[in-house]
Amino acid sequence: NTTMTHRLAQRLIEAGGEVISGQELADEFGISRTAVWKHIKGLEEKGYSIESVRKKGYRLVQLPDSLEPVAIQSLLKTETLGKVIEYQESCLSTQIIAHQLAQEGTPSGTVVLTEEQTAGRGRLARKWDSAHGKGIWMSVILRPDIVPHKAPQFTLVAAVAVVRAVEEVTGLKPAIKWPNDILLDGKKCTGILTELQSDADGIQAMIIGIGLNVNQSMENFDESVQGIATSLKMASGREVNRQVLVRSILFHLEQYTELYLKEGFAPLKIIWESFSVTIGKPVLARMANETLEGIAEGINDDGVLQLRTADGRIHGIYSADIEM
Ligand code: BT5
Repeated sequence: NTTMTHRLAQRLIEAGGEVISGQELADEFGISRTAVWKHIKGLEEKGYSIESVRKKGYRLVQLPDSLEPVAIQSLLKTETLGKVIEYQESCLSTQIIAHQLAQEGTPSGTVVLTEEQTAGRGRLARKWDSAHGKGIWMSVILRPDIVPHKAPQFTLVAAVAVVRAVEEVTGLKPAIKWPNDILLDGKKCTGILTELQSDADGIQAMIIGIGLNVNQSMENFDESVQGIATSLKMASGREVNRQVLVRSILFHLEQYTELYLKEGFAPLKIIWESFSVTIGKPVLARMANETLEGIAEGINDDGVLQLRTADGRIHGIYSADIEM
């Protein structure tokens, strides 16, 4: 019965706001007009706004503001990304779910989405603040045929995809701070966390976690990040449709992943550098056991940051927190 409701929702979404008659829907799905009406009521309870046009039929006015698979998949233009979506209203962390699914053999391109994370995480077991219904808390499972040490490049590939999507949907111009932050007005709107499942044969699965602040106001953020975080809404002054944004991120992520697998990191490096705020600037790189100060000269063909210290030496930085 829920699949029938889903199919009906999909049909209304694909009609693009045109009226479809109850009879047409009844014939198409092989159910009675009363049954159609019941499914329409069901959709309204889920937050769909549907207009009943007397003697004509039904028209979808507005989708619910949720990231349910049916809302994402109907207009999704990808080949593999998002063909399987695991959606949970609330969870500890989409990374945890994704790791589990990956272990169970879910296909490459599987996406995990949630409205809220109660234990969202960043690098080094830091917390990721994930308010209910306000952001995109998503993990994408990929199974690329690459050697494990190339995996960090996918953090950069994902960052480029997110920047492109945010530009396309909002007109904002975000900047990337190496390796995994996306900034607006100097504040963090996105963090990316790439994790691996690998064995002696290589990468079994790569899990790319994307946390994107969309419709938060300042008070929706945890006090601990209020000074450093921003959302698309705070930067643009407008609510942003999360469904459109998810589709756009998945589309660009698929395109850039294909480009990467065909031509390697070189073309992505050029795009990445054009969005970067780190390159050419004096920075402080905090690593596990040392801190280096210097000029961020660029990234090399593996995505490794090249830091030139005062003595003229170039250091390859694989992972660090950067202060500018
Ligand atoms: C990151 O770590 O930036 C990676 C964040 C990845 C989150 C996604 S959400 C979907 C998936 N499921 C998960 O559980 N995680 C992924 P890092 O560079 O370590 O930055 C973490 C730091 O960012 C924290 O210590 C805070 O200072 C700050 N922070 C936490 N929540 C934030 C938020 N919502 N917006 C901006 N900054 C935040």
